[in-house]
Amino acid sequence: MTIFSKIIAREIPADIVYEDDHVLAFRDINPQAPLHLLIIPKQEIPTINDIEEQHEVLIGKLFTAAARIAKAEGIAEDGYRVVMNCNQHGGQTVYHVHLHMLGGKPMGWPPY
Ligand code: IU
Repeated sequence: MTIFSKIIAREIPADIVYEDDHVLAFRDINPQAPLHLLIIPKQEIPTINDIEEQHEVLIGKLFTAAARIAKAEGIAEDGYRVVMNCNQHGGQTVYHVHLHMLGGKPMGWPPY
């Protein structure tokens, strides 16, 4: 159980921007861009390494939600970045898979 499960359960507050039966999205508490959202499955999957065939539809829903949210937040046309960090070298700190959506300014590349 991570802090994200507590956000899903409404045990701790978050600025939620999107929710459906399988996906929740909320504003990152420590934004790294003018718009920084986290898009998470309600089902707890710790890392990308734990994704299996049974999760394929669910992981697809994260991206469907991303497309909807980008339009709703007004960043679809200018563009944005989605990132999923994995384990230590990826910079993962919360072990419940999540897409970072970063936008509102041009992103740099490479990301280090
Ligand atoms: P990471 O990829 O696992 O490092 O991303 C975790 C993110 O979760 C990070 O950007 C944090 O700022 C964010 N976050 C949050 O939005 N709310 C919280 O209560 C906690 C972390 I803990």
